[in-house]
Amino acid sequence: MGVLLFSLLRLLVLSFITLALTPQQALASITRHYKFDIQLQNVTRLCHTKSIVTVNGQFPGPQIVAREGDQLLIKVVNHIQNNISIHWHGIRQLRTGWADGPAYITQCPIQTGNSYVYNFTIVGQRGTLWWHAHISWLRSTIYGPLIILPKHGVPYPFTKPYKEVPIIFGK
Ligand SMILES: [Cu+2]
Repeated sequence: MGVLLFSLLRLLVLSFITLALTPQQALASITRHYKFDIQLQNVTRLCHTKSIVTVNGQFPGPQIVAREGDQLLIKVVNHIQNNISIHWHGIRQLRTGWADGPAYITQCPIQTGNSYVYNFTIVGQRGTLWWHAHISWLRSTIYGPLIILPKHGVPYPFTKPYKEVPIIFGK
């Protein structure tokens, strides 16, 4: 009886120590919120100004940063005259196919004056991907980086780089 009690007590103490020492950040996944306002914007490149379709007036579009295991809630609001949808290129949509983005395939496009919240969780993926419009030629100006960091305390499977800079090719 005494031995059993001692074992139980030891287990309890060890569990407590383990829990107390485990950084909570390493376990925690969070929900990250983004808002994409699809809007026209005058953009100047090489001394030439054009009105183009953008996300939040930015070209290229805003950078999304998340950690593996995080849930992303991205509200897309359509302020332009065209229908729109956004595809999260390379994201495995596990049981969230309706968040994948191809218009007329996995969703109806977001119509003028309407919005849609893309809701998905990043599972088993890390690295830099990208997002882009997935309807007609709006993809030519609607795109940006999607950066997935490993969970806190988990390294990349290579030496930590001195510096990281996202590079986006477009035309
Ligand atoms: Cu794509």
